[in-house]
Amino acid sequence: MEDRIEKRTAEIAVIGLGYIGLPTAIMFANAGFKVIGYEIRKEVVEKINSGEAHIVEPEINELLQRAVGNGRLRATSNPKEIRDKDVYIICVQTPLKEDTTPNLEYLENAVRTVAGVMKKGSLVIIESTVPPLTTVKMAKLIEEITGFKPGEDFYMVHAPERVMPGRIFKELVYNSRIFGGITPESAELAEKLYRSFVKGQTFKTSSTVSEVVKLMENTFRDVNIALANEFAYLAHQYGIDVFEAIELANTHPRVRIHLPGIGVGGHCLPKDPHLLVWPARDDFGLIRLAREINDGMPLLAKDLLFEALRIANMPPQEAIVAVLGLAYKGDSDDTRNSPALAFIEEIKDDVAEVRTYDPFVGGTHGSLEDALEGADAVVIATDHTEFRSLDWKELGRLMRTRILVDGRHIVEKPPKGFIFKGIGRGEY
Ligand code: SAJ
Repeated sequence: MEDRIEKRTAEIAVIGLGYIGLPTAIMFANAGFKVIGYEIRKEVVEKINSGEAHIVEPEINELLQRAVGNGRLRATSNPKEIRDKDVYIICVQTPLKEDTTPNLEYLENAVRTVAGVMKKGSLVIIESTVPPLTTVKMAKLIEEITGFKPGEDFYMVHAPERVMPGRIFKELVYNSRIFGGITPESAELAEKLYRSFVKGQTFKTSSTVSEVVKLMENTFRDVNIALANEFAYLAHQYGIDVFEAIELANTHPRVRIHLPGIGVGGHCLPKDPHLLVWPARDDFGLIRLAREINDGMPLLAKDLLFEALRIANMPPQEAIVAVLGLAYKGDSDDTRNSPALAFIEEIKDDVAEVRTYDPFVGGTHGSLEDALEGADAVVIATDHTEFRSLDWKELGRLMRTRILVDGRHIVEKPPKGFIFKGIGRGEY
């Protein structure tokens, strides 16, 4: 296998062609390997084979066309076509169930598919974010199905990704990567394989350490955002601007406080902390409490809005509220677990009308001006760059009542003539 990796003659199957699987398949194909992508969604298979990506990402179409054009990348939904490959890379989603426990059925189905077609000596890599101890469990599942001995008759690795949508191809090359093997040889092989395009540092460890590392990265971020949100809540009560305080605290050489906001969205931070604690017998509660704090931020934004309506003597049930931004983060069209949607859920039954405008996602109104025409309040729920340079004087003229609630620290200076409220900004 090592030789075939060196010579790039090893054949690779990527299972799941989503926003991680497809870029990964493209990188290996353009690094010289023959790659077949296995995807159950037939419409996705057709699009990819015609050289058209089904996900929005800079550079993806020309990179995909190069890979498909030179015959190194093909997609299929027929498992027979991924039989006897040298390498299987599993990039399927691992969402949470309603009760915040993990739904590993997509992963198990993918592992069963691989077990049904792999050969002795295959290298199986899980890139999906999984609870600790999952990779070794999946190795046992493969042994049950194939009779192959883990680490002897096949290699198995957890190799998490760290890419940020919008910069995926750069980060796939330059970010450092960790390869967690069920055996050292497994990690060794995976590192050799990925060094065909990875220029960042690479590290080898066990599969369980690798699983925990990935989850710690996002849990660290989620807990630190919760701490920033707690600071914002205190700042309201002390009548200070928390962002001024954070900026000054961050002048300390070893302090890096995150940014408070209307909440934490995406498909990683709301999920990964739950995956990290789920298999444990017990925990101290800090990680779960941080999740509750972050999930509660849309409610704080609602309190600020209703406080502003009270000051304006505007009964909430008569108020027209325009929400700017639906995506979970700035300059993205992704609305998964978006705090903006949670905020809308919190207010929609208590106000007369909720209008939405998002330049990346769309909304009830196609333009900002239309959304604000006759509105009583505008709530900024996503940090899209476009919202940083708005002419509030002009926009204020369109509104019936001028209330501005800033959920993402977009407005540096409260505009004249507005009743202004911001997360972490002064009196509450
Ligand atoms: N957010 C805050 N305050 C902050 C930073 C973020 O409220 O200081 C909010 C954002 O508005 C957003 C959410 O948190 O709603 C998540 O933001 P994010 O920047 O963490 O974006 P993700 O979830 O797309 O990316 C994270 C990244 N992980 C880390 O930075 C440790 C990315 O590198 C991972 O690859 C990705 O999760 C993942 O796939 O795990």
